[in-house]
Amino acid sequence: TATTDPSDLLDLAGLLTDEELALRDRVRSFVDERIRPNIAEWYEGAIFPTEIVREMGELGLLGMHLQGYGCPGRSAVEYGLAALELEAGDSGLRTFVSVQGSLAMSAIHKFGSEEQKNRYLPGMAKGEIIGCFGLTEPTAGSDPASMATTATRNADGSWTLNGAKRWIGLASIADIAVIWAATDDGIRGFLVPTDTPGFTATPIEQKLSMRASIQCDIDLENVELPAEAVLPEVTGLKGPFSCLNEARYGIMWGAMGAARDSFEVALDYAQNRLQFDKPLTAYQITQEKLVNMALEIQKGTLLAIQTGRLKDAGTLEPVQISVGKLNNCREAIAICREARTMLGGNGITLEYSPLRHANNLESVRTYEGTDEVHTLILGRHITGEQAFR
Ligand code: TGC
Repeated sequence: TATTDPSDLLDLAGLLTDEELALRDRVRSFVDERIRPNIAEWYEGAIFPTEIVREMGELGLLGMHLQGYGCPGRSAVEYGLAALELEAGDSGLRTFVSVQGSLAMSAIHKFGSEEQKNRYLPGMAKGEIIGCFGLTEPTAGSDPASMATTATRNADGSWTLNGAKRWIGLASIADIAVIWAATDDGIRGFLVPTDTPGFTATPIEQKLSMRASIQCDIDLENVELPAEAVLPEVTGLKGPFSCLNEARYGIMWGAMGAARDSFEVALDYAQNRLQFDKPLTAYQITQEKLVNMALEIQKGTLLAIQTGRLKDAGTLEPVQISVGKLNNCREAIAICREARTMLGGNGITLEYSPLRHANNLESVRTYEGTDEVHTLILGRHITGEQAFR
């Protein structure tokens, strides 16, 4: 029963519908079968398993909360539950789903023409077309308004893009890139087939985090695009920021998955590890660690469910997403690190997940708005004072 589940002390599962629970269980089984047995090898070898992309499409995980155009059309809560279960496997695999669905597909879904939506979204939902989302630049991370990439409109209506992007998930395996660039009218989004001359994506190597995932540098050198490559329905930073809202929302759920997995691994280990003739769980310090973890997992999951209900009701404000993104990343990384302490020296190997999760969460707390950016977004909301500029 729920009261005997240490990962769900308050029976938060009782807040979910049967349909939501069924979806959660399907994704959990997929993670158990396809991710858990392989993740240590993928992580150590810095391998993103491309064969899993179509499997995720078949499971309805790509663009899963988007309606129409061959997308699964699931609720925000279901999308969140899927993110949580995937990230219990590995943040890198959840990131793939976020980049494909929340960023690339959602940019096309929100701001594309009918022709663009029909051309790309059905194939992206199936995992036949991979997308990426280029906003961040080598010198523009937290402050995308300062981007240096430009799109110049030519006399015949075509566009020429020049510039560079950095930390772009999946770019080297993507078929289509959503590139945000400064134009004379403001920031616009462009759909760039990655085989366009002048487009180069190079994976960033020697990462200590997100090793089962790909992040790239992109170079754009006189990339020529037809007039219809622009996303017609938005001008200005609210375009990419609206997509970031979707990804940040998924992250708040996902982070709790990494935390839950670390908690469960640490609990199991501590129950079975005898020192001084008794299990680690018989020590008060171990119990305090486990209790603190369990409380934060409960709070963070409750926060995610409430945020999801607001999103499904259509009333969610971006500032409310910052609450969950900031809190849940911050608490999750603390939980994973604490879990590692309970594993002793064994915790520094890939045999156990907590340090892998903690390393991944270094990226998760940094991308889609750092802890500092979300603190300042909330600080502005609470005080009315803008502290960015
Ligand atoms: P600000 O003046 O506040 O806003 C500019 C315009 O944007 C609108 N806006 C939003 N719209 C929708 N949702 C939001 N969350 C929005 N936030 C702002 C705003 O209303 C305004 O619209 P308009 O019509 O008046 O022009 O802009 P600012 O430059 O002062 O913003 C400050 C700040 C710090 C909040 C913002 O720059 C920010 O959020 N920075 C963090 C950037 C970030 O999260 N970057 C991550 C990029 S992710 C990526 O590139 C790929 S990572 C995944 C991967 O590929 O693996």
